[in-house]
Amino acid sequence: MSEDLKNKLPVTRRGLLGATASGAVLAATGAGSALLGAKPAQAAGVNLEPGELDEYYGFWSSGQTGELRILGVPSMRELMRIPVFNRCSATGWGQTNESKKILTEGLLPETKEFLAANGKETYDNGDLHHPHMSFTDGTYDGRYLFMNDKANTRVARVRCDVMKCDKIIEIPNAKDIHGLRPQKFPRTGYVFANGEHEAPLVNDGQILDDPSQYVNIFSAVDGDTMEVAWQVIVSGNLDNTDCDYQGKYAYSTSYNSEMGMTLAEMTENELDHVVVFNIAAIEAAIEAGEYQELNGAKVVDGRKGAPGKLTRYIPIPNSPHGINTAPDKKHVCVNGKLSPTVSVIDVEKLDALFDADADPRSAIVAEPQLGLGPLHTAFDNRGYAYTTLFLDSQVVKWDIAKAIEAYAGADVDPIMDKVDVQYQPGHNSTSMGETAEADGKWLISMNKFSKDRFLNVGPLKPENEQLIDISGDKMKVVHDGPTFAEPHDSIIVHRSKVNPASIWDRNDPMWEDARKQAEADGVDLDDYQDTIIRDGDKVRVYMSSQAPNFSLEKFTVKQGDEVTVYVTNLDDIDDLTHGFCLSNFGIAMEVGPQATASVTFKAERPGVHWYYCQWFCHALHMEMRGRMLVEPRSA
Ligand code: CUK
Ligand code: CUA
Repeated sequence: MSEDLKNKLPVTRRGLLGATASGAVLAATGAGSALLGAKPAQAAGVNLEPGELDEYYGFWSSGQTGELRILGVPSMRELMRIPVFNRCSATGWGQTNESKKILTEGLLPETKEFLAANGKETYDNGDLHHPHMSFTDGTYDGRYLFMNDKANTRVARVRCDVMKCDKIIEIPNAKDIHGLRPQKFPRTGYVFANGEHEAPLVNDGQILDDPSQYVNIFSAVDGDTMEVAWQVIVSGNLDNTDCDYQGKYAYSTSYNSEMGMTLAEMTENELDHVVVFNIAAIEAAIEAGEYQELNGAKVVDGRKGAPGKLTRYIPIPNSPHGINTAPDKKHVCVNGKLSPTVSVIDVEKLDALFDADADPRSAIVAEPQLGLGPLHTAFDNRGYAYTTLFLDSQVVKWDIAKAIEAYAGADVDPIMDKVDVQYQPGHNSTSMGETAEADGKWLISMNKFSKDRFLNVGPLKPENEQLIDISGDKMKVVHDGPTFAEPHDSIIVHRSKVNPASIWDRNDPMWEDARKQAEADGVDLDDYQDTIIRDGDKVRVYMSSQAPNFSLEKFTVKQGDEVTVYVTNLDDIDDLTHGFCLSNFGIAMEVGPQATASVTFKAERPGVHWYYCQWFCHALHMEMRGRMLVEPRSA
């Protein structure tokens, strides 16, 4: 540190720097309590009293962990984990028949074949980056959450009424779904999904090391049916995506317009681009039959120079990453990553690119220099934007209107404030900030590195998510939140938008197959059950659970039988979840109040095997168990 800089530091800080180690600890303690004393009034909500509820739901991705997480904001308490692309030991996600159906039914036939050859029914991993809620009329409607799997090219949906995943589809033709956003207007509608990585359109091995024949695919998924509505072949790759508040355009960043295969090639050009997708024109082309059908998807050509007005390409410096539409319904911020700039597109100027073939750069109305490594931008309701600066380890607050004035030649500085974050921020999100109802209270900076911010837990460190109070003129970091790998992104949803059920509806579609099978077997799943059906070497065991009992204290099968156990939780009390864990069979599942869950296995282990309730439900929870007796084959 230079003498000059040292001299500018406040006295206490200089004293701290000059002190011995033990003196430094004391000085640091003093500085800490001084900071606490100065805590601004706006930040008072962070430390909620025990029993107090948060004002917002935070829906968090988990990157390579593959699950969705729910946090309370502003307390940053983790409330729930929803397994999606991963496996879950607690809930049985990936081993119950109900979850296996969701994990397998949306896979492409060729993927099923490939997995079978590897002894699997589905993928075990996922890479979940972008969770977003369904919209109606420009704001969250509390129906669904949609999310991508970059690792295995899938899109998933979570039902907000029960907070469980109900659909996962593999996207054909595309490679590795990254950016994902739901349509904001009139409703979702479409879920837009970017294929990030380049490959031959028909990727069957006929074309290998010939990148000139590789393409990337943009997909529109129907959020209601979870089927691919249409796809667009583009020039360059696709990174992040967003759409407007008018229902006319979606747009995606491309950091590899070069279609390079090496780092040097990918970063060669000074300008990459944003692809603008003209939704009505694409729908008209599909309607007119101007598409090719490939793996069940309708694919149109939106590459540069392709006929028609399906896409336009806006040059953007340099390897742009995040793209974010402001709540003013007009401005779109494209974050430059390798360029210190954010390019601001005016959506009202997009029509001219299609109707009058205007210069694509004419849609740019501002391009402020904000700092090094701008990745993502979030918004408040006062015309300010908040951009993460990865290389500077800062969040910069800037004024969109001033940036537009400066671009037009005025001598104004759009930068309002900068705050240090620890360290290297990727995404950020503001309360309701990706909707027309942005409220300007909170900002989360999702930082890739925590380094020295927490107790050392070994070479693998948590990431650090910092809560920033943005209600005043200056941003204030008010909370550090360590998190396990690897929350890329989050949304902060006011609690009035979400109203999950506390117990399941007995008619829920989740266990429709079980209900049909029970009907065929003459079993009433809504009543006490202790029925065992033998059907050749298939055995179906129906049991109900009511704390602290399973209806069956034992059942007998034969070695080699294929056994399906259906457990229905007849308790209808809030928070009374049971489980079914069959020890030494590797089987465990959650059975929520009024839910049915089932699991199928081969009873290849003769002997006495206990099943027990693995969800603490009652004072006699330990006694909530029973025996499966497996008769040996020779008997
Ligand atoms: S990407 Cu992670 S920091 Cu996958 Cu949304 Cu920008
Ligand atoms: Cu039922 Cu524990």
